[in-house]
Amino acid sequence: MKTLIISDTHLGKELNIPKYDYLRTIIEPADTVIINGDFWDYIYQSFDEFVLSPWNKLFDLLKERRTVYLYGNHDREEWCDDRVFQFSDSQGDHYVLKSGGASFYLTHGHIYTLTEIIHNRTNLTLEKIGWYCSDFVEKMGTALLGEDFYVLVQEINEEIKRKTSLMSKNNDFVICGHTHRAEFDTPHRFINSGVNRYGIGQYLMIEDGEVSQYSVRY
Ligand SMILES: [Mn+2]
Repeated sequence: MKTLIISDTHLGKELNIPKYDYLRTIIEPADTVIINGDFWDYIYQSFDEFVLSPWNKLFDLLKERRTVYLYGNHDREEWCDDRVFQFSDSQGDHYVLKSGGASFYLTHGHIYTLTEIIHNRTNLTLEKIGWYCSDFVEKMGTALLGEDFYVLVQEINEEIKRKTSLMSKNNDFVICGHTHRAEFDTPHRFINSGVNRYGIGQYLMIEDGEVSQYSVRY
């Protein structure tokens, strides 16, 4: 039983063919898929537009597997509707995966960061302006430095690690996304699955409790 864990695809309005082909390639060998947040991106399209977009060509592939959809901060539950069942069998804000006797606590991770405070204390227009700015910086930064750009947000991984320490005590690993900074921290039992945008493809494959972390270019 192979479980694919992927987060932060931030799918926008337009179909990016290399990204679409890459996603098909990594979904195909999996029996179970866990989408760990920020699957589509509210900054670029509504949920209605997303389910009608060419990205829906991925939905059948996901439904042929067992797919768990965990909401992130760019694809919040309140922005979705029942059509989440077009690509997933179950949804939530966290999920505990059992594999080969090991247990993994999965959650997008944003609720443990400043992002959630900003969301609750400002309005959506201001938040969206912030998103546009950070997307621009990320696009430029990754064009210049590739995935090394994300070293800059390592401290946010540390913050999530501290705030999820109870879950990492009770499970073998906590697996988050959100920061786009891929990490495998065995001593702290913390994994960040990374990002899937700007040509950087990062994901985890779990089989019999063993985690493999991948970082490719698409
Ligand atoms: Mn996020």
